[in-house]
Amino acid sequence: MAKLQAILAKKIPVWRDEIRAVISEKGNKVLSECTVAQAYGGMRGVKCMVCDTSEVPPDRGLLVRDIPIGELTDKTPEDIFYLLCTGELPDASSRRALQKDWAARAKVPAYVWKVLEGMPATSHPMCMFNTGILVMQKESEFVKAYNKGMPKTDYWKPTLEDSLNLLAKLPTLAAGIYRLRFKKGKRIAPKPGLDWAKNYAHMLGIKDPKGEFADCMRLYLVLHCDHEGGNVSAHVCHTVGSALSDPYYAVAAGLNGLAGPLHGLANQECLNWILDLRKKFKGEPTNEQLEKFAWDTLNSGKVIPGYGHAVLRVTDPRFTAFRDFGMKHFPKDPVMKMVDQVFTIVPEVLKKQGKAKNPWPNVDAGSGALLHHYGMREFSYYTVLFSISRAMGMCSQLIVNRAIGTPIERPKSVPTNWIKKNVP
Ligand code: AMX
Repeated sequence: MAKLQAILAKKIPVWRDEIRAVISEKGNKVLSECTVAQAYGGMRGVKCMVCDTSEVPPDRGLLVRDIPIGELTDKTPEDIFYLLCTGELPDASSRRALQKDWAARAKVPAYVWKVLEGMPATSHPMCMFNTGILVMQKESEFVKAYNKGMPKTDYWKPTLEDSLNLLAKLPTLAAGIYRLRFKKGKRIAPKPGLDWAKNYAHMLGIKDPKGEFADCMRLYLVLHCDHEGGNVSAHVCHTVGSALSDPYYAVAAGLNGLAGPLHGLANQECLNWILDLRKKFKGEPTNEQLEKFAWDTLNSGKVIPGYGHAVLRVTDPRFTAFRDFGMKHFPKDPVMKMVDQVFTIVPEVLKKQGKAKNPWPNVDAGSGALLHHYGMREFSYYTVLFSISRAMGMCSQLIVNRAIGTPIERPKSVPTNWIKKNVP
């Protein structure tokens, strides 16, 4: 990908110098402390890693390379990947070049389909998606170059090449899995000339006479792109990549984490929760009924999916962007209306309960309603959509980390006895 490679080749030496200077000036300063409670508590709030592609200030939500995600809602995924990697939005010709490049690499090898077709018919779509990625590992350019003895300073180049190959294929892979797993008929081939998001919508085969579903996919793929470095999938991908495992291994590992119900799987759970609510009250519940339903969920020891966040302390701007899209295109849709009603009740319930540090909706609270509206009702597939987008963040983080020479990740663990003996 000549243009992206060229701009990275210019920027990487500058980043390296900048980081060298930061380490030489501040290397011995303390960034964060870690209490015993934090060590047992998922390291929440411990600042001990660096991620330059994006940041999540708790009171603002996602900034992609310093740009609030709310200002990027009209962009394409190509724009976003370019921005994540380089720190700049592409001009029209760079965007077109990336679009063409991805289109040229979009074909998924035939052996992948054979493996997927051999999987049990009840396999979870995330398991199929991650298996598809892992099976393609043999294509890795990083492995070939590493085995030839490439210098460390070049690691980022085949990492970029693998990332472009992998990302280009993800919509084809994901759409093929949708059609295979849910018996939608034959796979639909990518259409030349369409961009990444439009091609994905096309290959899914969902009826889209006004192009609205394709626009929804564009927005979906933009909004889920990255969420700094410490979330489960990004952190796992980074750790695995730091062992110089190639992007196929590292991204598949990260996505296995995204498949957990406290992380990316929450979006399948959210819509289920809303539909259960509608089923129980045979349509739209009253606010009192909704409140009781929320308390029943909490009292049964479950979480309310789509609410709360490990870092955010405000309504997720990505939730707002999805809600705005739904309200613009189908304000009368009953499920969309319920997303709104839940938004007025659940934060108050969570505040009253007093456990969740953030009672506000996260990205997953509204996205399912959009997919449901356009007829994509196979909830177990929703995390695959999230994954295609999040792979852009993971790949860009891998490229940057290979460029700046991040070493193998190896924090120190201590046993409980050590804490008892050594912490006063
Ligand atoms: N419903 C009920 N209880 C909640 C809650 C929710 N939505 N969010 C947090 N809590 C509870 C926690 O389970 C925890 O209870 P405990 O003390 O009994 O263990 C307590 O509140 C404190 O948790 P926290 O510090 O506020 O959150 P956290 O950083 O430990 O966890 C998250 C964050 C997202 C896992 C949690 O808010 C949650 O489970 N939310 C529901 C699932 C969800 O929407 N996940 C998607 C997150 C976004 C994403 O990755 N896609």
